[in-house]
Amino acid sequence: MSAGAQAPGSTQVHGGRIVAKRLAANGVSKLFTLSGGHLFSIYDGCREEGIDLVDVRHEQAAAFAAEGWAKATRTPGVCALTAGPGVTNGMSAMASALMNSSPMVVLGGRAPAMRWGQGSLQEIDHVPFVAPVTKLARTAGATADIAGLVDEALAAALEAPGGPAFVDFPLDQVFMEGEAPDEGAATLPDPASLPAAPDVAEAAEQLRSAERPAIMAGTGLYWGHGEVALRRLCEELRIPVFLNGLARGCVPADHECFFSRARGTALKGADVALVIGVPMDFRLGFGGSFGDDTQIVVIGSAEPGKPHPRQPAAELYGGIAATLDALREEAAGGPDRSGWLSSLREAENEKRAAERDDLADSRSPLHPMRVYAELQKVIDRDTIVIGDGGDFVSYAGRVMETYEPGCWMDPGPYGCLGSGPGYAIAAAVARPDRRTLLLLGDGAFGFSGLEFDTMVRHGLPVVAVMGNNGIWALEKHPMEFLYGYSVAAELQPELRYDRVVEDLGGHGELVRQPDELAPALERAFASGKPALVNVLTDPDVAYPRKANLA
Ligand SMILES: Cc1ncc(C[n+]2csc(CCOP(=O)(O)OP(=O)(O)O)c2C)c(N)n1
Ligand SMILES: [Mg+2]
Repeated sequence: MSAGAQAPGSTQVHGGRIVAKRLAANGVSKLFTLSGGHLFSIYDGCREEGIDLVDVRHEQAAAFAAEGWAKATRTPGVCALTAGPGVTNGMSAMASALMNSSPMVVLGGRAPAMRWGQGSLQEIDHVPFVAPVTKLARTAGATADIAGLVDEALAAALEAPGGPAFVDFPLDQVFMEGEAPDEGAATLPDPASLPAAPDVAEAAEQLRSAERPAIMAGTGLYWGHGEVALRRLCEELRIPVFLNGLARGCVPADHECFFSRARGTALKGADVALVIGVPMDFRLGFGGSFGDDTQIVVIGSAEPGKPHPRQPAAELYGGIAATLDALREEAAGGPDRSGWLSSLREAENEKRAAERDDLADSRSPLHPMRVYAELQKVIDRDTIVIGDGGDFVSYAGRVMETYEPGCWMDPGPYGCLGSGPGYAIAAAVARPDRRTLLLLGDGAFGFSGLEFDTMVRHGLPVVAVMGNNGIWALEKHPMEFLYGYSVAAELQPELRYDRVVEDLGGHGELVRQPDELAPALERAFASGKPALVNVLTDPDVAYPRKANLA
């Protein structure tokens, strides 16, 4: 459109600038990406609008960083992936974000509309294959549609339950000019202020009369900003709390109502269990983690799209914080539960005592539990701990303590190896005031290890601790158990991943003996650089795992 044809007062800007203007208007300050010509106008727009680009080495890391940003801040993370392979490389992170209800927006480049079907470079229709792993998947049909679509994608990402939203922009539409959009923020859903579920009375009555209640809360609690309400509920009604996923830290690990090792005893023995913001998936034995007679009260931000594997006694869908507040008020005045709490504390203490030998194990190469005993001594209460690996991370999940919301990130039920460095990049960008600690298996390193270069270029002092056992332990041990042998389970023993990180410009440490670990960790944190502490761990240690594939 020529300047003469403009309506009076209208300003023409290119489509990429429109994208950036709507992102900035809605509070987005970072864009995770890897370059591709289809994205240039978006980059130019971000530059003009003051949105920082964080450029990575593989699109999977950009997309996991967008999810990690959401996990660290509870605001949508945004990435831009180039047309075709850029988008396909981001698919695992989209699927992960869908399962974790992580609000994120994926902006895709796209071959030009005017040549569609003629075989432009990287031409493929993304929408049909991203649709099953996103909440919204759309193509901007014209430059004039761009602003509205960006707002819609942000809204879809935040609408409970949150998740990934995808919009792609044909090259011609996003490079052409259109009218500059409104400057104001869109009205976006706020999961923290959703009203309580209707009709809590019946569930509240069940909870009030419960003698042995228990709470199992997961990721949805965090997205619903339910930590304050949960703390008040458990304190006032005297209910033991168990946490997984992103709910970890929502009740601090040293809180009188927090338990972890006594989970089996508590969930099996509970007469009423509140299952908050977590599906009854494999992590809860598809409902079998609870006793046969346990009355289950499901609390979630929205009705799930599929049936529960076990019939709940009550289902409360609405704002999680408000629902917990309502339950607390209506369920007050129940029986004395101090006996129940103290019997669980006893079970908890007994199980913790049984771990002491492993935590103090002096072998070389190290027992993974010894690694965590040393780590727990040096980390702060608000260190953001990220796990990416097999058995090494299972041990961490068992023994690392979390004290604040947002300070534990694991891949969640999608279980994608390689998510850690992207999460860590985002956490370090989002929270420069905190330390970011990345726990890595040696196998996991291979997926996104080159992201240490990203951390170096962007000055992100992530400290990674590797449990280097030279194997894919979480696969090798189970395969040997089932078949008596294993294949495709070996990696190079004692590989110097620390040197790789050094050559990328970071700090590296090799640890063979337990007493070398604490000083190596101190040097790594003091280096102020991205660091890898490569700890040689014992490949013969197998995580005591119950089968969880099905
Ligand atoms: C992308 C992806 N590929 C494969 C797997 C299957 N898998 C789960 S854990 C694991 C082993 C991880 O090995 P490592 O990171 O060295 O940790 P370890 O179990 O040895 O402690 C594998 C291969 C997966 N979860 N995700
Ligand atoms: Mg390994």
